[in-house]
Amino acid sequence: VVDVVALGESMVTFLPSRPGRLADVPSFDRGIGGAESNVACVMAAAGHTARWVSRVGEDGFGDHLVEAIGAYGVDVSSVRRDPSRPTGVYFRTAGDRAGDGHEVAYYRAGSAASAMAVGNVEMGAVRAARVLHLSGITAALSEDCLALMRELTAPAAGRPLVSFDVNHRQGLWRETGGPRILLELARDADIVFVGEDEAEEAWGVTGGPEAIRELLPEPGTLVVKQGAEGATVFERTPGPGGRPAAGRGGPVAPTRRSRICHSPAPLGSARPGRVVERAPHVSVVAPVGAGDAFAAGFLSGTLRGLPLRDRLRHGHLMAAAALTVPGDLATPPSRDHADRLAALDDDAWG
Ligand code: KDG
Repeated sequence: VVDVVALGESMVTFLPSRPGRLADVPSFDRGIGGAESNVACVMAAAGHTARWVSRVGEDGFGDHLVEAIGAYGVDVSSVRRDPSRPTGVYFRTAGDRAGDGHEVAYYRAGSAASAMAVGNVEMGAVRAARVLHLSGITAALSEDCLALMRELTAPAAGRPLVSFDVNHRQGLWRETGGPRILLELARDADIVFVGEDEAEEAWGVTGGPEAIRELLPEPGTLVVKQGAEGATVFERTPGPGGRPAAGRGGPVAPTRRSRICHSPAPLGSARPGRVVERAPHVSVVAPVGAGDAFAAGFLSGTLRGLPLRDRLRHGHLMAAAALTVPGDLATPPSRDHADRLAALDDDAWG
């Protein structure tokens, strides 16, 4: 049993050598991307055992993904090669510092990963985890991928703790029902990550984290990311001192009943079951990958049984590293270093 299994499509990414419209960028630098494998890479760098499960083509880009993700210390032995389909790639421009105005061009329709299905993914390797990390991107790739997502999130005795990052990618959905499907999948997960703006875009929820929690009362843990502001986490039945009831070795038990606080609280405040924590200020180079890094830091803290506040701080620290590089993945602080930064007093965290 590994600490985390991340299942999803990864792509070779092409980052622009200079700013400008996609039509004008003369050359690109190669990187790797994929929301789920990003989480596995950051968690491996933070000292966890991590496995990435996917399908890639029998081509040079597939070789590169397997080698590059493996070089992070992620177990890639359950990645399958498909000789009849290509590895997905994508190009993007930088946009502004908030990432607004950037252009993304995916070349992934019919990719090897889009053919992932219950019958061609090693389910034993997927389930042999303390945490299984999934995202809404996979649900958008194909009907087979959606069926796989439904199978993996279906409530079942002994399943790993299911972590689900909503990752609403409007352009990927073949049908208009995407937001409804994302909501259904999120409701069956144990830990859900969603951006405040993303929830508004997908589900039309305004009214901040409390309104999102009202829409999504089922997950034991709901993390609402609020960009530069910070993040709010809601958790049912935290253990003594705001610690998760499990996570100190062995599988983390899913929780089911809801106990939610509704009245708004200022950033930096905490009360049972609800903690808000500011993010450190950083000079953003590119926001891509920051949400994945945040999820990795939070999940790492969850597996280590850290209190909610520290889980959020570890998320913020990993996100800060990703925000300050152009690609998806930065070298994150070591676990010791991150622990020292997370332990700085509240003034340092603003
Ligand atoms: O979170 C970063 C991802 O968006 C990026 O790596 C590409 O996985 C990707 C996607 O499908 O958008």
